[in-house]
Amino acid sequence: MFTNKLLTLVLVVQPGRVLLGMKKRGFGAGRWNGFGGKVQPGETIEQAAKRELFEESSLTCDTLEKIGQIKFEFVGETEIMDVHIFRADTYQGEPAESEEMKPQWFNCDKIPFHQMWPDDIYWFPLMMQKKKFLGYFKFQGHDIILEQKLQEVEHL
Ligand code: 6U4
Repeated sequence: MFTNKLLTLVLVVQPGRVLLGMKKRGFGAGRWNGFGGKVQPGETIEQAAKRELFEESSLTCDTLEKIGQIKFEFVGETEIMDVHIFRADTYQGEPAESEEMKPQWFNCDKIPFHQMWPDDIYWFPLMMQKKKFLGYFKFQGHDIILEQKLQEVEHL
């Protein structure tokens, strides 16, 4: 039946702006995205989130706040993407382009939702307000959402 694939996603937030990366290759290429990727054997989800953030943006951070978890199903695929979403309000270093991502700051009122995953417009407002959430999105291809659930929760 269905298998679960653990992934991370980190949003770096500063007052009035958020850092996104243009994905240059792989899953979600051509879209502005948070930083993240697959959890490797032997690491915790939070360790994976910090490693991917560093690999893709050159930033390090001591504290990540777990802010959401979304499961993505793609019609015709048996693997569910189980994405653990974190918010970083402090970081060290300067964002730098990597092989995978080109980072850029966006004002909170100019988030490029039309060039992002179509689910982001639903949960970004919660993330920006530091509200925690659980979600499920069923996609047809990479552009069409067939089903969705999103709920705010007290704890994750
Ligand atoms: P590698 O191994 O790096 O080549 P790649 O195919 O590039 O793998 P990866 O590991 O970067 O994929 O992981 C995909 C990233 O995209 C994760 O951070 C999770 C994120 N992601 C996947 N579906 C998403 C969606 N619908 N909305 C969103 N982020 C999503 O905002």
